[in-house]
Amino acid sequence: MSAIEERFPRPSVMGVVNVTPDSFSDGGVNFRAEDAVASARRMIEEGAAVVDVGGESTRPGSEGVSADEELRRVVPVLEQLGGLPVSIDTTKAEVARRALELGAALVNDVSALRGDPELAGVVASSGAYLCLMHMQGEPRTMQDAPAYDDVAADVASFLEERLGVAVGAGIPEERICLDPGFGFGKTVEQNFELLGRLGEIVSLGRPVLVGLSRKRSLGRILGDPDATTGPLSASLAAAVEAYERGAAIFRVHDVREHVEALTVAAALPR
Ligand code: HH2
Repeated sequence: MSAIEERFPRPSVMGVVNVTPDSFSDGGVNFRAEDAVASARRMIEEGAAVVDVGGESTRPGSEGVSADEELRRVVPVLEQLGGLPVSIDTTKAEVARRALELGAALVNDVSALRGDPELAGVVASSGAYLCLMHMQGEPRTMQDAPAYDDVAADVASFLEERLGVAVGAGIPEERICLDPGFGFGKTVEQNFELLGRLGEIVSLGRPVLVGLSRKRSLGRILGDPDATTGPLSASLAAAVEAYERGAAIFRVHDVREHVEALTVAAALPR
């Protein structure tokens, strides 16, 4: 298996396929397997390098679902996506194991191997790629009072530590990417500070994945203090700013528009 930066060269777009009734921006849209499969196929046609299939919402305030429920949601979708590049958005070893058997290439773990002690072994023995994401707290309470000494430095040192844990568990470093976890236990100000200082995460030496698409901070910076999502226009601006600071993989809901924006950003001479 090649290094993650060869398999997903910068910029690569990851399309979001939430097989959930309650995701923050597209809950219910792809809850039926047929709809999720159609969305995933369309995203690949529109230029996504991979589609990220998830059966559990991690939006602020969410409670989580059982492994059985997650499997009921994602397995029928993965079965029909055989042959297409798929990532599984899960913190659970059992779900990851089944997804990898069904051909998933990447495990996107928002808990950075803190959720399930068996997940590292599943990833190590499969040869899959892995995304380690920063989150302060847990989805149910993470937006209550997020606090950092220095958000960019704290997130960088967390990701460095989790990278060490993953490598120590036998997952080769060249298969791992890192994600600062926009919106996961961060205020609007903290999210923007982190985006501005993304270079500090990039300097850890691993490809950086960003999930800024439709995040509520983008709606709030536009003036709505109660926004729970952000618009496409703001998502594109944030993605291009992240690209400028070295981000490699972009987890997005609107694939075509992000592919176009990032193609333009990447066409500039360096
Ligand atoms: N954001 C969400 C879910 N998974 N994974 C990574 N690596 N990075 C992210 O920023 C990220 C993620 C939340 O977005 P979404 O999947 O649209 O919503 P929900 O968690 O409500 O299903």
